Amino acid sequence: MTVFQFIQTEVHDRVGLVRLNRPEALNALNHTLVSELMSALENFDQDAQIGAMVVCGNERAFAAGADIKEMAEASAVEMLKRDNISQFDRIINIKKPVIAAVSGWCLGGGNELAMSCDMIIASETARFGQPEINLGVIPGAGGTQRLARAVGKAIAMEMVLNNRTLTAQEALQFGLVNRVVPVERYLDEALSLAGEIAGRAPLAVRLGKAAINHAYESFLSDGLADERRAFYLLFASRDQKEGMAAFVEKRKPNWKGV
Ligand code: DAK
Repeated sequence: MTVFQFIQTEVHDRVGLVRLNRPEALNALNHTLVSELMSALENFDQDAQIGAMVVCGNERAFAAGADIKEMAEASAVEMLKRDNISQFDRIINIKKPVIAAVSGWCLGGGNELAMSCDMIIASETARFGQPEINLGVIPGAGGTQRLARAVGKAIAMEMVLNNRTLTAQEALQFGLVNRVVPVERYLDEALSLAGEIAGRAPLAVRLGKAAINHAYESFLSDGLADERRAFYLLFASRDQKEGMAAFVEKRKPNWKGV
């Protein structure tokens, strides 16, 4: 088992859990933490026993942003050379579903990380924001792009230009999160949703995730063509035959991921 400095990993049945674990800094995302997180997600992605993943922080903070102390004195050239964005981008290549379980502060790079996941389960105490404007900068890891797509232009403008923070209920209303639950339940809710998805046909889950993500990368016609190819491809899988046979025979399917 790999030993990490700023995260902890656990396995719950077929779900891989990554806990951000830098509580003294509200899980501020320093370089090491982000690269450990991405390595853990990549390991789970390669593990045939795992069907979905959850990323959480603690009750007080999912993550209060990128580590301001780590970058405060950096020059533009140093920032370019560090290229921390490519660390963040590793999550894009994770093929299994990743759910963010968010309680407390979810700010700046923390919100960008949550938005890079496929779904967000929020506790009632979650607070979402992009406060970079207070530091004289703007979001640097997708916060303008993913946020505008998630909550729409009007709310994204207020958040990025004027540090508007969303309550969990507002985040639900604006479409940023999937559901809001009491703080005692947010992690169990995320694990339960991940567990349900992990029990489904793995190839269909994988291609479904890829097809939805394609919707954000392409013209509608390209996305539709990609979706159709993925749909036809699934008819080459044993699980498609099993799933449809199980329906006809009125029994539960037995998924094999092939
Ligand atoms: N970085 C470093 N330390 C942080 C931090 C952060 N983002 N947020 C909190 N901490 C530390 C505090 O400094 C404090 O440490 P000590 O003073 O005890 O040593 C400790 O966590 C507890 O914080 P507070 O004492 O401030 O706690 P409060 O409850 O009073 O306040 C707060 C909670 C969340 C309102 C406050 O901590 C706060 O405003 N934090 C900063 C939030 C923020 O501005 N976040 C955006 C950061 S900029 C990039 C990718 C992404 C980004 C940039 C580049 N690339 C890939 C290149 C993203 C940028 C950002 O996220």
